[in-house]
Amino acid sequence: MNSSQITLVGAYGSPYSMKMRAVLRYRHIAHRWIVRNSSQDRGLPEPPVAIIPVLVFHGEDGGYSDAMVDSSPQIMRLEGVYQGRSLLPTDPVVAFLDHLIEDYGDEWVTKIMYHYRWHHLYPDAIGKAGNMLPLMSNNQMDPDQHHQMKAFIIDRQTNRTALVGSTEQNRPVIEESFIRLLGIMEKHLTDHQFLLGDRPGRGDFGIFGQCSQLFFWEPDSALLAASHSPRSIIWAYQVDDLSSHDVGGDQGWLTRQNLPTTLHDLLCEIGQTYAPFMVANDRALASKEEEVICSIQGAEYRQAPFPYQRKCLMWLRESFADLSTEDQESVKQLLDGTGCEVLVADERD
Ligand SMILES: N[C@@H](CCC(=O)N[C@@H](CS)C(=O)NCC(=O)O)C(=O)O
Repeated sequence: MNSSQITLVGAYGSPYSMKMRAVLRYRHIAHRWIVRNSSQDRGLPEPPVAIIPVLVFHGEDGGYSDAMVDSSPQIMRLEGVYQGRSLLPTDPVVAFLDHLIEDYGDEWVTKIMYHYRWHHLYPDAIGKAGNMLPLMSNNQMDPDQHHQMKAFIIDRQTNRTALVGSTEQNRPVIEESFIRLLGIMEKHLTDHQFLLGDRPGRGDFGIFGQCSQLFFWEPDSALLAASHSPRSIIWAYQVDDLSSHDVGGDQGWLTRQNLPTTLHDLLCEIGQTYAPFMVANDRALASKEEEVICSIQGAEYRQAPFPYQRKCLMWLRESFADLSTEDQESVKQLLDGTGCEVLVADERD
């Protein structure tokens, strides 16, 4: 495929859009970046669901061919089409862990992001997001319209906090998990530029997407990040545009033999938050319950079930099933004692 056949439609305030833009920049995939609903957003094919980011492929004739949503499948589709600067670690065991870390970023850290933007305890964040989000698609918006859109967005988004779990009851769970993540990242980044070696993987981009908001948009979380993990902030600046980062072929990845203890710490964190939530969500949907209830770090966490996250768990389990028996054993050993075992456990175990 020639290299100018991609359009990414997104928004500056959308974590997954920032994730995908960073992926395209790092991978040297020539692309056009279009802000949704801006004057440039014209004539593009409709995605299957009205969410962003949308990745649009161009056909042979220069017209648009198809449009897809969901950042993880987008990353994997690009891997199939473009060679070089791959996000996939060469050791399949490490590649599985990378998939897991990406999904933790996308599906758990996103709760932290939404919380620090829209929870009622953070009025400065609500005011800031309300002011800025409408202008992203039109910075010359009429002041009256700006005022109305601000009120509309704030009303809609603050009424959705419970959907992602940002409630009074869950607040300590979400906030404490952010502080722990920052502590782990700070230690890890003291010795490593990226999560899995000298080059970024899917996990870096997944966590980065959410942090692009938590660190650079939301005032309360930005202050917490600056005091708990300044290195994470610099890492996020780096991941946002790695176009000049040199990689040698498929070199630079950690392997299953040399994973640092800080990566184990990250897996333990994932095993205390994302893992119990994803498994409980899956069970709640299977038994048609109205609420997901699980224990996270000894506290009871509750929210409504989320069908998309069930699909994510299924994809993760499929990746595990695709590994050789020997690689599956290695993954199990690495996850032993982290809390993540439940993600790959045979239902009969
Ligand atoms: N699973 C998707 C999530 C994309 C997503 O949820 N996008 C949000 C914005 S960050 C959205 O478009 N939401 C639609 C809405 O809130 O109406 C991905 O990985 O890209």
